[in-house]
Amino acid sequence: AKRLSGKTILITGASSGIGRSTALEFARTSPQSLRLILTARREDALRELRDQIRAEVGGGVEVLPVKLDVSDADAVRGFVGSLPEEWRDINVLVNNAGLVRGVDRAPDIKEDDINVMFATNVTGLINMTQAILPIFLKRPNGGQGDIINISSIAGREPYPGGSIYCASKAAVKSFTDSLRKELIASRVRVISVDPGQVETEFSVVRFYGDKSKANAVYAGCTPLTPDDIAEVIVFTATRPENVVVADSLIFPNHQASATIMHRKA
Ligand code: NDP
Ligand code: 8X3
Repeated sequence: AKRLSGKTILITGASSGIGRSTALEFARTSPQSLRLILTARREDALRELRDQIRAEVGGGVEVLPVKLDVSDADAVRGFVGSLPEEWRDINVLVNNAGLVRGVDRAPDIKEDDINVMFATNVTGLINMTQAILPIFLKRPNGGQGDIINISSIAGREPYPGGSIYCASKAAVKSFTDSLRKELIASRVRVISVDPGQVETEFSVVRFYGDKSKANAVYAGCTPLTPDDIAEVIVFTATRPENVVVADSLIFPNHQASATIMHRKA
């Protein structure tokens, strides 16, 4: 908690799932003094989350909900400038916003799905990083701050019916690993958190809102909860300055790869 005290944390995709849980976990970990900038397209959900955090941990955690579509390059470029002055000194960026659309295989993958996945998961994450990094680089010792990128098992192990999503997460992985090398002379920590199966709105989005198809993904399984990943994210941000959790892969107990899943009958 002491290591987070007074810090400003920016989370993308905080309206649901892992991002939402991560906001709550940061708030619970540093209830005395923290600033949380919560972003997503659904502003109502962000305001509800702000109210929930206030009710749960009190006024020591200040929350600023901001509507932001990370796939909108102009919005991302103008983002920092649009923040009230006292919110601009960001210490931790959690690049979590992301999505999967469909299970189609080539040559039937929808052009719109391809574009949305890359614009959000890849270009959006890169643009966010470039928007925030100058803030980190102004600090002493060549710069300081944490960039926590949410990739996936899908970025390590591509699977049929997921080619575009997997490619997008592999791109996140490559960008993350390059960035860590580019920033080696600074004290900026570049962190990758790669979840396996987590039950969130992820599969509902994948199946365009079809909840029964989404539920079937988790049949006979005990998926991770978004809180499980939130704990890992906050763990990485609360290590001593000299410790970088560069890479992590988190499975539920029944999962051993993107496609090897032990299901109860
Ligand atoms: P959810 O669908 O529950 O949450 C996704 C979040 O991303 C929402 O808050 C959504 O907010 C936001 N988002 C989507 N598109 C945009 C956009 N264009 N601009 C801003 N925000 C956006 O899924 P998860 O919590 O599971 O997903 C979070 C991250 O975790 C993603 O990067 C995902 O790829 C990754 N992941 C998920 C796994 C899983 O099994 N669930 C496993 C491995 C990785 P809104 O719609 O309001 O904009
Ligand atoms: C989500 C995990 O394997 O369903 O990133 O694509 S997977």
